[in-house]
Amino acid sequence: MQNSLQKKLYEQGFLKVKNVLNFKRDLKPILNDMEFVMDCLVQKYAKKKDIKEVLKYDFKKKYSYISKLNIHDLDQYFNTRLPRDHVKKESDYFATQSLWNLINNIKVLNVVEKILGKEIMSNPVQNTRIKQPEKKLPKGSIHDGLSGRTPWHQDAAVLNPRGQKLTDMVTVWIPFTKTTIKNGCMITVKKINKMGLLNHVSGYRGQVELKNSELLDNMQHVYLEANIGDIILLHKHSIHCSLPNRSDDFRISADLRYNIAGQPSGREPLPNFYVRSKNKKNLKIKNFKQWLALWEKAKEKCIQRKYAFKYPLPTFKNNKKDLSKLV
Ligand SMILES: O=C(O)CCC(=O)C(=O)O
Repeated sequence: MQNSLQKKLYEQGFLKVKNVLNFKRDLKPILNDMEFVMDCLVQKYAKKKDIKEVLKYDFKKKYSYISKLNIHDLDQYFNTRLPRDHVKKESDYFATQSLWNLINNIKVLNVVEKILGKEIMSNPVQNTRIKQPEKKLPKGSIHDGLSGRTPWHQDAAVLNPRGQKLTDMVTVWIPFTKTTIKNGCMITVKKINKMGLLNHVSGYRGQVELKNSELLDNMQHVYLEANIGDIILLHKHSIHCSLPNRSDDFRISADLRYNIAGQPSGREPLPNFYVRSKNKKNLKIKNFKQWLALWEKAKEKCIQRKYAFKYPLPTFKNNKKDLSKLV
């Protein structure tokens, strides 16, 4: 039987649940860890004479400073997953104790349980994004979803074909900064998830993008603004994108995902493990170090192939799942 939260999510494709998380307890530790990563990058890449001074900068000034150092794939140091392609032994990613705590946060899982039921796995489609004001971004980053605007897409489309077909996945989007139209909140169209999985194309830098997405620009949008502590849930077929950050401030978020246990993750061999189950024996990954070990094991496998994850895009025959044929 559907509960009201599940019904609402399936009905409209998105849902905001207010006041779930506590900034100091649940979110600030992640910002602290990001700052620690920045300090490491400063020590490694800044000019020797600048290091002492730069280490005293606050979060935003420090990030602005390192973003000008031309560090290769900077976003990856702050993103909680392996790079999409060309994974190397030394590839870095942001898997910290604080993030492990967030993935397993009881208050988040209590909400997810209302959507997916009692047998839940953490799904490795997950990101942490630091978005500077767009005017400060290098041109090449403006349309990169990690640091700039995210293109229109459905989350099911970033899974492999088995996942696209079989996986019930929910997105939990978590703001670390109040998120508004001005600083680049996500937008969506009510009930558009009802169309099911649609055809996608390879967009800017190979990002997964909805085919004919320009048709969405003229539809009525829902602005997914959120306060710190709120979480936003997205149905796997919700079509959404994010606006440019036109503010003078940072916009920071995490997007975590969960799937019903027993279904494919859609991103094998990345970590996919139980976070909640009636049978305690299923809860095999019990701490941060075990989780990190899963990522390192996945890394070994991904080194041997060109892509850690990049799959055939949903392309249904006869264009019948083109947005242009459906609106
Ligand atoms: O945070 C963003 O800008 C986009 C997030 C998103 O598209 C997602 O979580 O699927």
